[in-house]
Amino acid sequence: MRVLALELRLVRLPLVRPFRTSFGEMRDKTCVLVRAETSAGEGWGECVADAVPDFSGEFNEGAWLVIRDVLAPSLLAPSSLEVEELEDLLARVRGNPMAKATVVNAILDAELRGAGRSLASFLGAVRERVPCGVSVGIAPSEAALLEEVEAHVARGYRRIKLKIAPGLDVDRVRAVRQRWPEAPLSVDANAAYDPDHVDALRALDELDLLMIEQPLHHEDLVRHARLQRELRTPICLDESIRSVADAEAAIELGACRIVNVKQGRVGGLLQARRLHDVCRDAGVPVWCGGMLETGIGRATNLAVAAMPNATLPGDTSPSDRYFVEDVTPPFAMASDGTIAVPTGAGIGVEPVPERLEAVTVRREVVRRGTASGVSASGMTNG
Ligand code: OSB
Ligand code: MG
Repeated sequence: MRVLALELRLVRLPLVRPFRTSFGEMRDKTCVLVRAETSAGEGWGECVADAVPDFSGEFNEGAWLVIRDVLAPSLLAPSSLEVEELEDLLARVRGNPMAKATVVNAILDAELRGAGRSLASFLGAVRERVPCGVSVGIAPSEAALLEEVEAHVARGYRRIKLKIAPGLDVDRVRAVRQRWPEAPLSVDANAAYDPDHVDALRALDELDLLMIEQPLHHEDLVRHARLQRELRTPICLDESIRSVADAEAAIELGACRIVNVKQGRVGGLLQARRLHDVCRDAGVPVWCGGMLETGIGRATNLAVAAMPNATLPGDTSPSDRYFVEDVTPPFAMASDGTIAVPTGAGIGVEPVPERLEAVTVRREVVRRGTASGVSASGMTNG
């Protein structure tokens, strides 16, 4: 195929309720969407970066520049390009997996739509519906937390994940555990703990959790490995896994027993498929994480959640958990806590044009022949 143009949009959607993690509070979802115009048709990608570099080093304005000035020129230059060549082409750009994922996914979506093939089929999906978990932000009080969890349990979610931070952890998680002794429950620290907090982590270890997600600093695989040896609860790594190589290192060190696959965090769907396979071959189960995505990223994640080794419920909640109105038609969860995996070509959904316009903050198109910017070799072109 040939890439003809990449259209970038910065979109902003208010969240139905603020989402608080150990690193901050989000009141809206602001992200970059890319529409790839190719000789095979068009495709969509959503960048999972936040407004500020809190979850990872990437952030919206940086990702915008990397996509526009570095990735787009490399993708628009070749007279023909195969999806299989994308990883090699982009490997020359260091880091920036979230920016890369946006364009890789958009081009892959275009290719699959052109071929009439679903993303789920491309990824070797084995489920038509996927069980959904819910990620519960840090609540204003223990009472508010119990009330919120009650509503999620009633709704049928198949796993409840509680966000924790030092001091907002053991008592609250214990209260939830006591009220719902059998509930599949996990916690996510978003890297807020250090080895001094070992007492809290040991106390959490007694609460029959499915996993403790990303307790320590994202760059600290060695201390995660030490901690995992001390705990019977599996550690799941999220922020620490930015590439397939990170996962190989984490598994070899024993730094985790479960991996959160966020395709956008590891450079897109092609890398996510490799990550899935590496974990499968090592006997490490995975699940599909989420970043409060719009319907574009959500459709993408649902296909990932349907892969064979994604054996734990993912953070793939229905659209109304996040937005009053999404950019795509909404995804609904059935009372058994499952969502249907899209079956249409590519990711299977498209933005509703009026909705897309309504949430767009900024738009820019980079066209073949007019792309100027910094190529991967660092030389200015155009
Ligand atoms: O750590 O999994 C995380 C949201 C934003 C940033 C990081 C995380 C999350 C979530 C939300 O947990 C999961 C979802 O999309 O529902
Ligand atoms: Mg996480």
